[in-house]
Amino acid sequence: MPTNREQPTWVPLPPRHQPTATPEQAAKQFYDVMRTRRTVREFSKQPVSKETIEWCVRAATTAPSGANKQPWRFVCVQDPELKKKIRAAAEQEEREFYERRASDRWLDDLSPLGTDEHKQFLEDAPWLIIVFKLAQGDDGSPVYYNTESVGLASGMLLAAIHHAGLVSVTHTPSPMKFLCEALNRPDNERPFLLIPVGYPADDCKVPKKALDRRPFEEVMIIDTA
Ligand code: IYR
Repeated sequence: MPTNREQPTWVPLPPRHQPTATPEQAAKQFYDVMRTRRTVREFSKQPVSKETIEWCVRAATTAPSGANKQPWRFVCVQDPELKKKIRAAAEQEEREFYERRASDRWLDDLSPLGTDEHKQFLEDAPWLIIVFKLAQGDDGSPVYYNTESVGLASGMLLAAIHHAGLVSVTHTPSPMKFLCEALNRPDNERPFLLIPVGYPADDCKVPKKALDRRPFEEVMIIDTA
């Protein structure tokens, strides 16, 4: 039995957000904010400050993670040259996906969303946030539940972007390995999501299909003994 394990230091629960409304009202108000979030694929070139992106990423970094290892990195790209390079590489993979790799069933499922191999948004959006998942620590140390952890942080990032009045798309060019080279990431990092962030184009449209929600009774189950 090792004797050198770090023991916890206990501190009182720090002050936390206290809604002035009742829990019911506060929960409903948050729902009313979140229900207007939409995935957007047509971006305006209107700039977004670095400070805005920083606060959004800070919000993401408050997520819980396995053994608090925080197995994530958020690479933020504003440089037009680098965005152009990422777009070219992503579109090459996407062409392969739409022309060969995707099954007929998959293309059927994507059809009402109107996606294709053209990824103009990778150049139009003022920022690209590329979320990387650590497969191990920088020193080779283990991480735990890294996929769940980075998924949680990414969800919080999307909520923060929406809360700031901005829009995003969770883009997943597959395979995403080109992002490791393009962004010079170390061997222990795996690309997880590519998230363009900005304002919607003036004439922005979204696919009607994406507004569908399953009946709530189907997804929330109150179980009893
Ligand atoms: N990665 C492709 C295809 C795609 C796949 C799924 I699953 C989507 O929900 C949307 C698109 C693309 O980005 O076009």
